[in-house]
Amino acid sequence: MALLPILRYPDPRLKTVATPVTQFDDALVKLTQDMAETMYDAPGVGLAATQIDVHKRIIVIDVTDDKSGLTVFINPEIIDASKECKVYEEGCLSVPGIYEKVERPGTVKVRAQNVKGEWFETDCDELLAVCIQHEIDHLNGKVFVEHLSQLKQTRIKTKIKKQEKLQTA
Ligand code: GNR
Ligand code: NI
Repeated sequence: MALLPILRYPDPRLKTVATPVTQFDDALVKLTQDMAETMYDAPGVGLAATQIDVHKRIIVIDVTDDKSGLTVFINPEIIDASKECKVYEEGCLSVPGIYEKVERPGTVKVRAQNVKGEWFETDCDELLAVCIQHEIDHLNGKVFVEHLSQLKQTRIKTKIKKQEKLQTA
């Protein structure tokens, strides 16, 4: 098992669109285990492969308090989304210290493959619905702050630059 470094916004590599997984082998199992370990260590409720500079369509999520709900989503697709939207205050391991309200469909139906390549479908609501949409955005090269106004994005970039200066001073 290994902890993997997480890319920080506005790293341009976070804009990469991930490609589908085609090989369901031991290396994939190892990668998803390392992603889960990295997510729990952070700690976070989800992690997309994009965030660890691996541009394959792989997500790990666990929204439980006791690490009992680890789910691996390979090649995930949203096949249905509610018309009703909900606002949730989101954060991101790639944008530490920033929390902003984002509006998204409140419930989504997701189709994905597991590490063995078997397809499954799951209905997501509450935090899981927020998280899976947030993670699929990462696979498409999108960070949650890109849902905000240009003014807010500029302010966030300024705040991050100030934080970085303080850390390296
Ligand atoms: O740990 C995380 N918490 C979170 C809270 C609200 C909305 C989305 C998230 S996902 C985030 C982990 C992360 O950055 N995944 O990409
Ligand atoms: Ni994120």
